[in-house]
Amino acid sequence: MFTRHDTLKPGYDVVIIGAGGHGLAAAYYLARDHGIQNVAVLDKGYLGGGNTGRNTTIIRSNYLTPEGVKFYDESVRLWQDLAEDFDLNLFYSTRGHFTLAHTDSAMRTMRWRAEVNKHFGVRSEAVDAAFVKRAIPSIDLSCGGHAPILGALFHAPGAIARHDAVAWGYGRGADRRGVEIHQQTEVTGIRVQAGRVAGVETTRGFIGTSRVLCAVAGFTPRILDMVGLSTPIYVHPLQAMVSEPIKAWLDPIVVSGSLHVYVSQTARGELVMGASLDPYELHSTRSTLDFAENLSAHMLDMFPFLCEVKVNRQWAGLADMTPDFAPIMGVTPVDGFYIDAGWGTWGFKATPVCGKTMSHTLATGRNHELIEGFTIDRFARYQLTGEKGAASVGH
Ligand code: PYC
Repeated sequence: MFTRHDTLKPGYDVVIIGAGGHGLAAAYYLARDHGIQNVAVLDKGYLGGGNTGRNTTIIRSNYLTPEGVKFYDESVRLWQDLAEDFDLNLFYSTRGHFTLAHTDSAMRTMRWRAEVNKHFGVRSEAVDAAFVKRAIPSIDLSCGGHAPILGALFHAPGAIARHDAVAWGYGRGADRRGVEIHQQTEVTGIRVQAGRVAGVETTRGFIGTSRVLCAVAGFTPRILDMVGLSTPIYVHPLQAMVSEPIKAWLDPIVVSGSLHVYVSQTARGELVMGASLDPYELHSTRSTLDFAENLSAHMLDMFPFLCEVKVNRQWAGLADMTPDFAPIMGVTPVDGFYIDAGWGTWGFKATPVCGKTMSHTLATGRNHELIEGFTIDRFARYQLTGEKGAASVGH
């Protein structure tokens, strides 16, 4: 699907570090919307091999802060046209998304989110347990008797998509417009002269450039070290697993913050399941039995009839967490160095809007208005964008 380039050019207008969804989307919109085609996307591994290919593909805009709701709502809008833009089936499937509430305080947060969402035109409703049962007849509302479901936040636009295809679509679209994608090309240093980016050192030689975008998820702290920037990002593994394919029975996406579960069923019938972060900082993508056991137990609290279903695969990604659970995006104190990071456990759904807003920011040198709540300087100003209440599960 992509041109293979055996050599790197001596220079590019923009170098993007990270050939995941976000980096490729930025390249795609730079070329398509801003006429900037002399762009190299570098990856030390392979295209879409990081968190883009490791997430559980949930798309939603039912956030808590006005900044979050507007940003993700724009992303959901962009998702609608993507398959046609790419001429590629992304298996985008609108399912509806339930965030279950098992306590009065969780129910209060669901009402709060529903009100903020509706204020910005996003379709979310606080619903009662009977509504949940009608939509998901096989759910045990008592959850084994120890975490009864009181209600939920129901978000009709909630969707899933085929994650690999998103990376391929953006990659192919960027490639066709002249962007060069260089896999197995690791950035080993970034040259900064008089406070300005001058180029990047790679395992295949030096590349001159005045604009670098860092879009590397869990590897962000290592790249930031190269330009002397620090952020409060901390990195935890986030694991997930998938079952054998079974007959279609689950249409909506179901999330339980108290049981630490999110689950959806793919078009192939597999259950794609995830939980919270591993509870320690670690730069590793290994899988653990502990995770599979705990997640299975919580799945069975809700859906006891699945007890004979087998888990087929398990994997992990690296989540770059921020203290306020909002991303870090935009210009930085280093001239020409741009950041798209802090995506923690919520980055896949933002892929299109990140591409749109970061390409605008790179092309103009000014932060796009939709990312003003996510700038790197908010931590120094103590002006956080508190999204923890909208995280899928507790961390
Ligand atoms: O934020 O929707 C989300 C999410 C799903 C899985 C992990 N986070």
